[in-house]
Amino acid sequence: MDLDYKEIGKRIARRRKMLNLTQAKAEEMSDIGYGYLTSIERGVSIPSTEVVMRLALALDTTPDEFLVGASRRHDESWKNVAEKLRARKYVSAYTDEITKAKAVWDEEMKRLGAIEYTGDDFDPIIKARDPRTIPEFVKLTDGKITQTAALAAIRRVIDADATIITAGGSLPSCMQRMWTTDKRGGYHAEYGYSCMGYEVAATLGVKFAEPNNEVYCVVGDSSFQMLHSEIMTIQQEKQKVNILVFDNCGFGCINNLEMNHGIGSLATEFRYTDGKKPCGDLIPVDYAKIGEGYGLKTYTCRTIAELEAALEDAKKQTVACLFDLKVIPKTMTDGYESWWNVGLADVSEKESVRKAWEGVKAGRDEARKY
Ligand SMILES: Cc1ncc(C[n+]2csc(CCOP(=O)(O)OP(=O)(O)O)c2C)c(N)n1
Ligand SMILES: [Mg+2]
Repeated sequence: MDLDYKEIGKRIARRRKMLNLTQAKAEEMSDIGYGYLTSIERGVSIPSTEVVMRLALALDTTPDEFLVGASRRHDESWKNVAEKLRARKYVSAYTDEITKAKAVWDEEMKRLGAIEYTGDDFDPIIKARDPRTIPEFVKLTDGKITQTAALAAIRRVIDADATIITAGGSLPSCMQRMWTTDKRGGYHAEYGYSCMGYEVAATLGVKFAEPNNEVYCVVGDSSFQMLHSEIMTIQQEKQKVNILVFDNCGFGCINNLEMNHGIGSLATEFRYTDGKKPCGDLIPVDYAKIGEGYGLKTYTCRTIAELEAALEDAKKQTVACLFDLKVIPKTMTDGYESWWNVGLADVSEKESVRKAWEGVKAGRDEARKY
């Protein structure tokens, strides 16, 4: 007996429509990937046994309704289906690969979440850096938070039904690697253009859509500087949102990019100029005071303990909250075989830039074409 996947898809669609469920709702109920059901129903994707079973459970039937077109509601029917599949030598392509990969990744997340500032000997994740910056930043702000530990702490403390927003700077890549959610739609990322300044406004928009849940955005200091005018609207509309400003005193990810591209640190840290170049001391900014100016409840956090306490306290507030996190530069995530495809001059006088350009070209040759 052959399984006709087009027919199976049609039966699933028929059952779903009978129950008046949208594809998205059925996906949510059966906990299968968003957008997957449409290709199953069209017979384009072949669902695994597990997916068929989950769909059957969610659509309150047994798998044979989908597989053979008749529902027999007793345990034997489940066995029959499994036996039929086994008889056809059906073997899932995956066994424990996903579980194993996930266990390795979980360990890595634990490592990232536990990275602490250790003092003068501190060795941050990002190696390409101006050696002056971290000691100067710590002295200036007394900030001892690492970005990876901050994200792990936020994840630990915020409610399971909260939504978090990210858009520009180093945070979206950290979030993509580190963030997990408890609810569908709990993670809102502007990955299309990674548009700096989207965060504060989006926090208000999401709050309008989810008035009963806490909404947070993580936003870089430069992104916050670029656009936070919707704080006025947040106040006007009396919306309680949470704005987490990651102050690392500069365009962190662009500094990494130019250092890795052989350019050196050029105008991407907030430093006073000597009249020509911004090569002086770091410029401290009090973001909590900016929030205070608008009437927000604010917190300045210099350690993970302070951040956790502030997040807990903020849950009790009815007014919007702003967290000024003093985050040590160069403590964002990096690597994992990723590569940032950004153009570079191939005729530079700098040997280091020419070398980096060779790296860009090699990366492009290796990249998969879509
Ligand atoms: C509107 C906009 N302009 C410019 C950029 C290019 N850009 C990407 S990241 C970045 C710096 C971000 O700095 P910050 O927000 O402080 O985040 P960090 O990298 O320090 O975490 C810039 C200028 C952008 N993504 N969006
Ligand atoms: Mg920054």
